[in-house]
Amino acid sequence: MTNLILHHYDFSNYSEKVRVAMGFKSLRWKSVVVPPVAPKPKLTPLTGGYRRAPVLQIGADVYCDTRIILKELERRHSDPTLFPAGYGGLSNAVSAWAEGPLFRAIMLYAWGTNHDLMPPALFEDRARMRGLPIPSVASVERAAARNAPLVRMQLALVEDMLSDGRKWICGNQLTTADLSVFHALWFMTDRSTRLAYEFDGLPAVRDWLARIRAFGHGTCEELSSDQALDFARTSEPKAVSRSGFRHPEDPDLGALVEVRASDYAKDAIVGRLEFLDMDEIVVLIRNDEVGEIAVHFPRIGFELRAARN
Ligand SMILES: N[C@@H](CCC(=O)N[C@@H](CS)C(=O)NCC(=O)O)C(=O)O
Repeated sequence: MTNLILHHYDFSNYSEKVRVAMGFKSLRWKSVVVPPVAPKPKLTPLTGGYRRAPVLQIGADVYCDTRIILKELERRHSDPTLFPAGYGGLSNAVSAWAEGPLFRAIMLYAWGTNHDLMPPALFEDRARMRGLPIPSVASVERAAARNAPLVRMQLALVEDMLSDGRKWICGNQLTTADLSVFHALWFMTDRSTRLAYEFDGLPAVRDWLARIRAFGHGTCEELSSDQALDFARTSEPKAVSRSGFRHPEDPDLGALVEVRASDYAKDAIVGRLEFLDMDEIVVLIRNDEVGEIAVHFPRIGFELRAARN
């Protein structure tokens, strides 16, 4: 029986990144569908308030953000690898571009093109999340028009990366960069085929997309959010068995800390600092719904500080 529980929803592109990783590694997993907008009362007790998708749960250990989710999947199921030796620097740099300027342009273009197909509460929810006014339909459409050229010139860069006949973005081996570029491009046509024509004239990109789609999503079975909470309640967090690493500037282990995403989602997760190394932050949280949970975050993309009194 699998102990991997993925909290996700269908049109979440970051969830798609992990679903494809499950397919690449031929994994079995349990699927808990979470709402695409806040509140998420069956998710946030597990995360200490982190509301984004996806989240990976393994008993009373909860992994927030795809960067740490992929690392944990790799630790448990290393073959085939998502992290081939010698590709770390390049794949991280490509992922930062793909999940930054590339995805931002695609998101604004695809949402503006498909706004009539999105859940009505979505635009209001995301504006509230960013502390911005709710956009009008006209402004969403204007953002799409402004971003169309940015999408086209960046899709041409992906075609260029693959134009020497290589199979994968960084060379002969698949890396997390392939998944990062893939989920951004997947968002273009996930809701509708209205933007499919943007891939005309990009034969290397189309072949590469087909290679990644062929991985599938692994084998998944449905689980209710209440069952997932039960798993957490009846499990204990596992002690991290690797040796830790603390920078001199980091808070002490055991201290009450705040962890927050370094981008626009600023809600802090507050807990006791349990473990740190070069890549990972683990905080312990506790509440009546699930007892004690170890919440894992990647270092990259999150800020860690002693909690303010
Ligand atoms: N850096 C995060 C980004 C996750 C993210 O932004 N997910 C989107 C959905 S694709 C989200 O959670 N949006 C707000 C929400 O669903 O509540 C990761 O890699 O997991």
